[in-house]
Amino acid sequence: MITVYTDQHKLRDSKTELYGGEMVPPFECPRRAEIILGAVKSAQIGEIIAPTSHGMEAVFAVHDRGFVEFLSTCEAEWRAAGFKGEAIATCWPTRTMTAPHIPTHIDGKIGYYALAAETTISSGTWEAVLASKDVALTATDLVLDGARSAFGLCRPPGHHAAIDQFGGYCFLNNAAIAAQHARDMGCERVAILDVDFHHGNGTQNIFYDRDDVLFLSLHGDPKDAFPHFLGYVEETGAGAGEGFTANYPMPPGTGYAAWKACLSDALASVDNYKPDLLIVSLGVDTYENDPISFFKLGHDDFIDYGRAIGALDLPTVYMMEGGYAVDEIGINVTNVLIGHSNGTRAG
Ligand code: OKP
Ligand code: ZN
Repeated sequence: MITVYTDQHKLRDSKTELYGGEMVPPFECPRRAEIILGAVKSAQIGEIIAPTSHGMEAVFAVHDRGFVEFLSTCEAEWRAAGFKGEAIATCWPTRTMTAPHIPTHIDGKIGYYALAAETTISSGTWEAVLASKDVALTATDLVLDGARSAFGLCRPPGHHAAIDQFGGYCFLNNAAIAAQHARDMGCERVAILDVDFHHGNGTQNIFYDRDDVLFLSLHGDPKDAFPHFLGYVEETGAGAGEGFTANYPMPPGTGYAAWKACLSDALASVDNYKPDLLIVSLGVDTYENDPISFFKLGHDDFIDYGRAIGALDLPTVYMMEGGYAVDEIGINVTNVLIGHSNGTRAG
């Protein structure tokens, strides 16, 4: 399996994350991608190639223009306002404040476009975000051009990024942009399977009313886990998209047997949908020692579920999302990719 990777991810190197009332070094850090790259090399997963520069067409097809413009100028506007730290939202259009105006001042504008406060916008973030979506699009092109599978080593991740909101370490939604690109390139149906520990609220938001992209997410119950306000079982799509979103929230302490039962159900839906392309939002924060999550998957479980996904024998692109047990993120990711190849008929 070919991996798409670029050093450009290092430009996303924020110094602060708001966590438990403290400013801490971000869980989502450059070393994550470095460890994964090292593991891909030592496990000999396959060739590693650089992304090619794609345009903004697929980005504008899934994200709001004002939002994209905001992401590209936020850091400069923050600095111009005289603020000394990294750009962070502290004020939102919450349930009792819904005036239909986008503020002019960056302090208000960032609140309008943020869905959470943990994620700051630092210098270099936008450049890394653009490179990350190019990684996703290049990996997708490999499969559209005939490869059976590919791995987009995206960083920063994307699945929390909604039509016009960033947060949860995500800015542009790599998986959604890739799915839209595949549709534009002639795929009739695309399935997105999100196995990250957290609900893929952004991807769900983007495709909620569409039947041409099936979205399934396995995650920590939002009653107990970020993003808290989406990802419940009754969310099944709207309008033409009714029945094309499926959520599998699971409680604290969930182990592999229960998780795999949900995966099997989701895989049956993917199989039944007969997609031209499967995109896997691959987060390995389901790992038992992940510092911010509560599932109990072990190293070997990643091989097992990779095999189950591979056994669908669909053209498949893996997009890197979360995973914060940094020393062990590499083995968990390569285990999924190895399992996938073992599961396919070609091997
Ligand atoms: C991004 B991805 C935990 C707070 C969680 C944000 C988590 C973002 C996860 N107490 N903060 O889905 O891995
Ligand atoms: Zn996650």
